[in-house]
Amino acid sequence: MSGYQFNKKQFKQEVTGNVKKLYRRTIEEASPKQVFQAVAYAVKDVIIDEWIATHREYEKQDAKTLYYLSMEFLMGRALGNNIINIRAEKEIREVLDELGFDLNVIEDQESDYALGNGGLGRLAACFLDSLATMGYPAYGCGIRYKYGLFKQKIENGYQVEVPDNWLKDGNPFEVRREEYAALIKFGGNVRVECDGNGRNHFIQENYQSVRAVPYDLPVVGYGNNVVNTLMVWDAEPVNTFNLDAFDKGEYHNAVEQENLAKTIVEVLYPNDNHYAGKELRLKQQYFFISASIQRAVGKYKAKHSDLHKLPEKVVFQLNDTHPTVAIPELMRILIDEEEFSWDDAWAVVTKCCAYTNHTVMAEALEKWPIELFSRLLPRIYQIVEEINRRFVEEVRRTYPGAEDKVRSMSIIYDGQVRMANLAVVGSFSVNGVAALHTEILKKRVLKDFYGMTPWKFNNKTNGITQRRFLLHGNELLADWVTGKIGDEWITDLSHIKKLALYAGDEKCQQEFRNIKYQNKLRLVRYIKENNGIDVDPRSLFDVQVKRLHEYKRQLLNILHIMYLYNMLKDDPDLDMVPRTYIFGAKAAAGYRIAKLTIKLINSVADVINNDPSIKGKIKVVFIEDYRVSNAEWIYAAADLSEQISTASREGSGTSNMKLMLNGALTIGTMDGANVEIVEEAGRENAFIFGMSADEVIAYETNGGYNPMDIFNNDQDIRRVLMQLINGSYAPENPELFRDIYNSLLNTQSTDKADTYFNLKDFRAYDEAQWQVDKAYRDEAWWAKAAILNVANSGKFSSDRTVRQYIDDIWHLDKVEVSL
Ligand code: 26W
Repeated sequence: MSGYQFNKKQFKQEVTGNVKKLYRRTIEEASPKQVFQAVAYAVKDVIIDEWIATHREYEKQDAKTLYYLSMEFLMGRALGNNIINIRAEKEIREVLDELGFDLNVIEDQESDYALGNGGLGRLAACFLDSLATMGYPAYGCGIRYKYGLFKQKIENGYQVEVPDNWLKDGNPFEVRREEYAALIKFGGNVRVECDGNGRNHFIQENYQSVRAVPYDLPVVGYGNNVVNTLMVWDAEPVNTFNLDAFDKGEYHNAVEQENLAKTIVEVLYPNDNHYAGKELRLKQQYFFISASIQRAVGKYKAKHSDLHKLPEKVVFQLNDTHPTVAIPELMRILIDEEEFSWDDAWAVVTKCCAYTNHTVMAEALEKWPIELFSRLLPRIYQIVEEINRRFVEEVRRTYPGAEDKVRSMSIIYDGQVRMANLAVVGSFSVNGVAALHTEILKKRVLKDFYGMTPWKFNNKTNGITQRRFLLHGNELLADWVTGKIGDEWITDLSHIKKLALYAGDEKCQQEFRNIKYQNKLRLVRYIKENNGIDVDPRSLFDVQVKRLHEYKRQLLNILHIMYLYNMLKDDPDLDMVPRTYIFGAKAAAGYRIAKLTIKLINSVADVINNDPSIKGKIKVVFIEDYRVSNAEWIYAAADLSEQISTASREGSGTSNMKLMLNGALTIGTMDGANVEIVEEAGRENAFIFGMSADEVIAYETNGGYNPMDIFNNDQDIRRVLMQLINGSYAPENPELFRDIYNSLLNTQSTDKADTYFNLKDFRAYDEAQWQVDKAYRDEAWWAKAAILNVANSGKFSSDRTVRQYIDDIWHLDKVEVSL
C-alpha cells in the first residue's frame, strides 16, 4: 500500500539531529516542546516527497481540481493525524520510547489549529481528510488567522476568553509560498473608459491594497502517498512605508494600507450562527476569495489558453455564504481582465460555483448594507447590481406580475445585499447538510428559488472522518473493531456493519464494556487534572458537547438536572443510575444569554457536586476549552449523546455522528441528521422525544405558544424556574439568572417567550431520560445497543459524503500517486 518503507533508524537520527539544529541541545536535554518540533520536522520530511509527487501527478494528468472555499478550517492538531496517515504510528512510538519520550505527551505539545468555530469548520477539515484519502485533487482555501478561536477559561463559573496565539512557536508543517502572492484591492472608485471598439473598461482607482501570501499546509491521505494542500492566506502591506508616498503627501494612505494588512487576518470572528455585519469581516471575505480565485485562474492559465473551458478543470464549493463574493469576483476577472462578454462570463461562473447551506437560523443569514458593500468593493458591487438586474428580469419573465417573488428572491433588497440569494443565483448546485434540513430549505427558506430552479437543489448529509474520530481518538475501540472485522473500515466505513454480528455476543459485550471503562478512566483523569472534580467511572457518562446556542438547548439539559436534584433532595433514596453530566461548549464572546447559561451550568455543578446528601448520584462537569483535541477523549468515554436541539433548527449536527461512532446512544429530537442516525441505528436503540419539526413550525406560524400555561400547571417545572430567581444557585445575587428566567417566561415584555420550546419539550425529555435510566441497568441490552450504534454508523463517514459530492457536483477523477 504505502510506497515507502519507514526507516526507523533514519527517523531517530533525524529527530536527534533536528533537536541539535533547532535548539543546540542533545535529545537528553530537550524539553517535550522541543521534541515535538523535532519530530514534526522529521515527519514533514517523510511527507514532503509525497507532497511533491502528488502535485506532479495532478499536473501530469491535468486533473480537474476542487477549491473548497471556506472562512473556517477547524483542523485540530496535525502531528498525530499525520503520523497515523503515513502509517508509521507504531514505529514512531517505538523510536520515541527508545529516546525516553511518550508519543502522547509529545502530541500534547502541539496547539490545535483552531481556525474555525464549530460544525462548519470541522466539516471542512473532515472533507479535506476524505478527499486526500480517496485520492482526489482538492485545495482547501482559507485564511491564516493570526489568532484562532479564543481559548476558554472558566473563572468563578464564567467564561473568559483568552487569545489563541497558536503560531507563537512557529508551525513546523507550513510552507510559505511567496511566489504565489496576489494583490487585493479595496475601496476607491471605478472609472469607465470607452475604447475605440465601443467596449467599456472598468478601472478601479484610488484604492487601498494588500498583498496576500499563501501558506501551504499538508493534508495527508491515509496510506496512499497522496498529500493535498490547505492553502491559507496571510496579509502583508504592499510596500512597507515608502518615502515616495510620504513625498506625494500620501502619508495617510500609506499608514492606512499598512494597518489594513495588519488587521485583516488578525483574528477569526468567534460567532457561530450569528451574523454581526462587521466591515472587517467583509474585508476578510473578499481578501481570501480574491486571492484564491486569482490563484485558481492563474493556475489554469498556465496550462490552458481558453478560459471558457474553465468549468472542465475547476470547481468552487462555497462553504456557506461566507465565500459568496467568489461569484462576482470571478465575473470581474473574466470581464475586466479577460475581456469576456457578460453572457460568456456568466456561463462560466454558473458552471464553476456550487453552494452549501448550513443553517436555517434567520440571524445567521449574511446581509450587507449597500453603503458598506459598495464603498468597500465598488466594482464588485456594480457586478452584483447587474447580476440582480438580469435575475429580477428573469423572475418577472417567468412569473409575470408576481412581485412577491421578486421581493423574496431579489439579491439586492431593502438597502441590503443578500448573500444567500446571490449564492443561489450564481451556483449550479445548492445543497443542505441533512435530509430534513434540505427539505426545509426547499419548502420554506429557499422555497421560491426551489420553485424556479428545482434542479439545483440536492441533499448531502454530513459525515465525519473515522480516521481522526475512531482510529486516532479511540485507539482501544479501533483495535477491537479491527480485531473483529479487519481494518477495511479505516478507508471504507460501510464495512463496520460486520460488527453487528457480535452485538449479541456476551463475551464481545464484556470486551466492549471494558474498553468503554478504560476510556472513561482516561477522561476521569483529565477531569481531575483540569477541573479538580472526582468522577465515578462507573456512572453513566451523559455528554453534551457543541457550541453553546439557545437552539441547541443546553438549557433544557441543565433545567432537567435541577429538577432531578430537587427529586433527590426530596427523596435521597430515589432509585436512579448514578450519572455524570458532561458539558463542553464555547459561547460567542458577545452572546449574553449563552454566557449566562455557562455560568448557570457551573453554579448548578458547584451546588450539586458539593452536596454529600445525594450520595454522589449526580455529578455535573463543565469541561473547560472544549476543542478538537480534547473532544476525541470525550467521545471515546461517552455513554449517552445529547442531541436535543429544537426540531427544525439544527442543520445536521456532527457531534451526534462522532458520539455514535464511539458507541454512545443518542437521546435526541427528530432534528438534523438525528433523523438519519435513528434510521440507521434503529429507533429501539435510541431515545427519541419531543416536538417534530412540523409541529415547531406550525406553532411558530401561529405566533408561538404560551409557556405560562406550563409554568402555572406543572409544579415541578415551576419550582425549577423559581430557583433561577430565588438565589438557590446564586445566594449572593438572587437576580443573577433573571435573564434566563425571562427568556423562558417573559413576564415583563410582549416579546415571545421560550422561543426554543424548552418548557414545551420538558416532560417528553424527562420521560426519555427515565427510559435511559431503565435501559442502562440492563448491561447486556445497553452494550448490545451501543455496539449496534457503532456497527450502523457506516453512513456517517465523510468519505461517503465526499463521494456523493464528487458524483453529483464536483465530478473529479481519482488520481493514483506512486513514489
Ligand atoms: C455569519 C456568522 C456565521 C458563522 C458561522 C453564520 C453561520 C455560521 C455557520 C454556518 C454555523 C455552523 O457551523 N453551522 C453548522 O454547520 C454544521 C456543518 O454542516 C452543521 O452540522 C450544524 O448543524 C450547523 O449548525
